[in-house]
Amino acid sequence: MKPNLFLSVTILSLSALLGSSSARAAVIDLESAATGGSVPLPYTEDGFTLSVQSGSASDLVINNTNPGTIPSKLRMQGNGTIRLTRDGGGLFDAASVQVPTFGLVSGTATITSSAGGSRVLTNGDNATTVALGGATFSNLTHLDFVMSGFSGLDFPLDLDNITVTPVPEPSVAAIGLLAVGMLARRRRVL
Ligand SMILES: [Ca+2]
Ligand SMILES: [Ca+2]
Repeated sequence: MKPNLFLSVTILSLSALLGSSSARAAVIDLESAATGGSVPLPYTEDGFTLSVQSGSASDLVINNTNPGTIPSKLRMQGNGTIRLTRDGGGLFDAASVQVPTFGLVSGTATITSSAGGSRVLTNGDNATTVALGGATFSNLTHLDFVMSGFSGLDFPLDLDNITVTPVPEPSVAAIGLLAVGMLARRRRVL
């Protein structure tokens, strides 16, 4: 009975630890942006902030011409970089980004990450959700949306529903491990 009890305590502790590690995914849908056509960045939602890293602030905006009718989205209509970071500086994993409209002719749009990830968007991504994920889109300090070569030939690029998951702080995992260790020790003493 005793070994079984020890086993169940350990399993319970481990599940608690795993539960705390698997943080909830956040979907940045931009729907809480102020209304009014082209809304300038920065924009904060779910503990993440989008800001203009380089380029013209009037070209890299949130577009919500018809709030409540047409979804709000991130609009790139000029060269530059929009950067996503986690508030407070924590790490995060990037799972996917929706591309409601892709109308680039001469421009190149690339999603890059602080972990060396790079995903060039193409016509085939139009009206789809682009999967990111993998090692190069995990444990990020930032995720960038980079536009280059944009010209009068190009229609704006729209992005929406950026899906990211905060990576738990090492201290949270450490506390969980400590709890497991203490419970195991207590079991041995008893
Ligand atoms: Ca959200
Ligand atoms: Ca939206």
